[in-house]
Amino acid sequence: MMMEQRLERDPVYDQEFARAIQVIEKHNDFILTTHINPDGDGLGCESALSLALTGMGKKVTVVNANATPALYSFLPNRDSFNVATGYSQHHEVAIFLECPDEQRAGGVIDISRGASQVINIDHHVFNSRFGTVNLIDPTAAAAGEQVWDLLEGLKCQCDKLMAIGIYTAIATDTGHFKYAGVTARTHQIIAQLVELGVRPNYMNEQLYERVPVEGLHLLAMALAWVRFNARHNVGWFSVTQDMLTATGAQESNTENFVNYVRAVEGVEVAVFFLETREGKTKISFRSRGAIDVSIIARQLGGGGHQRAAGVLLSEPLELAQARVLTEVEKRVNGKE
Ligand SMILES: [Mn+2]
Repeated sequence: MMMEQRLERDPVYDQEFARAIQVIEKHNDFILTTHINPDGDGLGCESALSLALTGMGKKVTVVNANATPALYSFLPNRDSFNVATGYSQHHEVAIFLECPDEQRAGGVIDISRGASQVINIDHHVFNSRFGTVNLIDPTAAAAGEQVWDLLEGLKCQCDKLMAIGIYTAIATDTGHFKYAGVTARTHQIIAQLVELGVRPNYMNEQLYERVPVEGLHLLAMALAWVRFNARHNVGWFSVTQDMLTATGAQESNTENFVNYVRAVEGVEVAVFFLETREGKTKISFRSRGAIDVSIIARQLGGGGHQRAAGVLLSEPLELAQARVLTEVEKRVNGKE
């Protein structure tokens, strides 16, 4: 069993933060991007930051490798988010949100040519520091906390629309303020967002109470096949393309499925397998805390946090399942 990871901010964080403010203040033309299959943290940050920069009179373009999932359709300015890879236009400043390396953005920007300055904002432990400015803070529960600090540093007049983005970022990355990364600081920021007019019940409804009925049927079908190892401390289940077809649900409806299995008493690690349209396998890991699933994910070529990690494997579901479960078993119970 692993010790709880001790997380620290980069020792140079404060200097880097001051440089980020200077770079943003000095330039006028920005491109924002986040990782492939964007999540609430990346998208919420893009929403808030692009509104803030636009409000400061700057030109902002948001480009992601994948479309915004329907779940985030309530984000105020999400219609302005572009989807492209191999985007070739040059911008003065590129801001990467939550990308451990530039490749994780899915080829949206070639940083050697696409921008003069690159601000790299991330709260994951492993980050290649590919930016010209690197804001790496694993003590932040979400990149949304870092972006909030930036808005304050920029003396931005924050409004309710920007607050919705930051709230989305923090709420989704913390399992709605439940996970280990949550601090007093998290709640202090949320308090300020509520003061700006964000209603927590509205946010909860948007994020968790708009499940399409197809998604519910898919969950029921998938949970019927949940399996546990002999010690009952590893649980897993899958969604196949056939299940998606049978229920009419979307791949994005599976986003929180893995948490149902982590919630089972005695389960240390939950694993969810999604067969993608291309015949690959997308894997999500969740840990109760004693096991660092980011180590397993990284061994397989993915990444993440101690309690939430993932990887996309090119092999089909059954092969991926066998390989992944062997690795998990080794890590959890120390045997082949
Ligand atoms: Mn995040």
